Amino acid sequence: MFNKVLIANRGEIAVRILRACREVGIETVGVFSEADRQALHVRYADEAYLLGPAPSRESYLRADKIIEIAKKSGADAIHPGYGFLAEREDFATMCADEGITFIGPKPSSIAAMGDKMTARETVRKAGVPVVPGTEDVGNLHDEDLLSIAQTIGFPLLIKATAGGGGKGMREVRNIEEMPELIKSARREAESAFGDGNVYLEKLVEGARHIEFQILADGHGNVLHLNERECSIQRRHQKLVEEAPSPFVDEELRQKMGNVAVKAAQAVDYVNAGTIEFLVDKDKNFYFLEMNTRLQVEHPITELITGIDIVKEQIRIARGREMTYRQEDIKINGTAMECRINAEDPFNNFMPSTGMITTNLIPNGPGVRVDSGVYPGFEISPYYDPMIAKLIVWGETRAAAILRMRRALEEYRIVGVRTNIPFHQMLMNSHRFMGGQFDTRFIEERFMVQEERNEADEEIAAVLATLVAHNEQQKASQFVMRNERDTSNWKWVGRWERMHR
Ligand code: MV4
Repeated sequence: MFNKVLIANRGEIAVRILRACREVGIETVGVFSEADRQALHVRYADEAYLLGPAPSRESYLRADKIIEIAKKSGADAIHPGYGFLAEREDFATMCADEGITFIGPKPSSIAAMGDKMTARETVRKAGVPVVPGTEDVGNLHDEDLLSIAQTIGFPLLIKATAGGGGKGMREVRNIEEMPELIKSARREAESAFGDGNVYLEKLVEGARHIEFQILADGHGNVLHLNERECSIQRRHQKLVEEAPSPFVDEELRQKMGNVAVKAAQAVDYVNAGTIEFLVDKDKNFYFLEMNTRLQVEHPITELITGIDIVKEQIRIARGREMTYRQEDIKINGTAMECRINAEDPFNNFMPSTGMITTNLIPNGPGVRVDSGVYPGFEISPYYDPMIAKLIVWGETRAAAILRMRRALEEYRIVGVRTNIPFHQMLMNSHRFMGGQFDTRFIEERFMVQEERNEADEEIAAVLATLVAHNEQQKASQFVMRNERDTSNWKWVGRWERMHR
């Protein structure tokens, strides 16, 4: 049982975790880099400590320093959030060795799911469907890959064993182009993960990305909180998530949910985690990977189930048993999340940095904003560009979309470019509204319209005319300040005497 939690993260997720700790009466310790001295998570923590310079390697990835701060401050637990140290087996082990509770799964579960080829084999043996591909683990040489490819058939995918996130992944259309693609996949995987091992899977085309939230306690209870639809993404970065998925019916939900629980059980999972699936147009589903951490998009599951996932993580890490069973988990309405990024949708989603001067946050019925910024905060180029999550709930999917449009209109961020206009266009797209999209939708079918259009130019011309007219009117009534050497008081006095 712990009473003081160190939050080894920054930004909106650090704030989210701090809030949960506050509400349950747990003391908090924050950590920050030199770029984050003024950050919200530093203000909200009971106490906060400097880690080092802005780059993550010198601050938020310094496992040794974070453990040292935990010991110095008397923190007896660490919540890693997402990213940074969240899925590092060695960090979870270091915590255990120091007698600090890691609020997350066991190191062995992190390891088993961190290696994608091992994960695939482990869950396959537990009866979880995986995409047809290479079987059993071990270093596959180029000749093995080429011969196995013939039995799998084309098109197929080369994937990095240490991978995830699409790094080191290559689409192969025929055997001729395969040797070259194996080489480049290995090269990319080696430089990204220090591990050039790859394996093969048949390519599932036009699939959706659907994931199941898992909660497991230390008493053998494993349950799922239903699915999230995550197909709206660009270059493996999710942009919009919704729960439940408009594509999943009750029958498919039950089947996938049961399989997700089996996958978690296969690695003896404890705490919150997520099972990712590919689902093809015929509703065949395949295990992709497991994320052994809290996810960015967890709030949409919170809104449809009424369960506070971060508080559950804390309860589970404290050794408590879950107070509900699978049949108690119900879905209420639809929740949707837009990731608000400091990037320019009209310039190839280029990251945008600078000081936020205005930050008008939408609120009102059914709106939640998880954010780590405020007016005066500087967006630096050191960390990921997500500055807030705009999350809405609606009784139906249509109501959620209408509410998201309203909330996006209310949102005003000045100082950096944001992807809010992208989200507004998406919320008006007929395909999105109809639920007709897969993982290729944004990159292949959805065009971000030009920012400047004729209507805008006309409006700008009318505005400029009005401003010029207004200025001229003022000029005809008053002498311009710089053309006058008398004080305003004297000048008004004279003017009034003259007009008496
Ligand atoms: C696939 C696939 C199609 N077939 N595997 C991308 C990242 C990594 N987690 C797995 N990924 C994929 N694996 C097979 N056998 C398509 C993808 C994929 C994808 C998956 C989820 C969300 C977005 C995606 C975008 C492109 C490709």
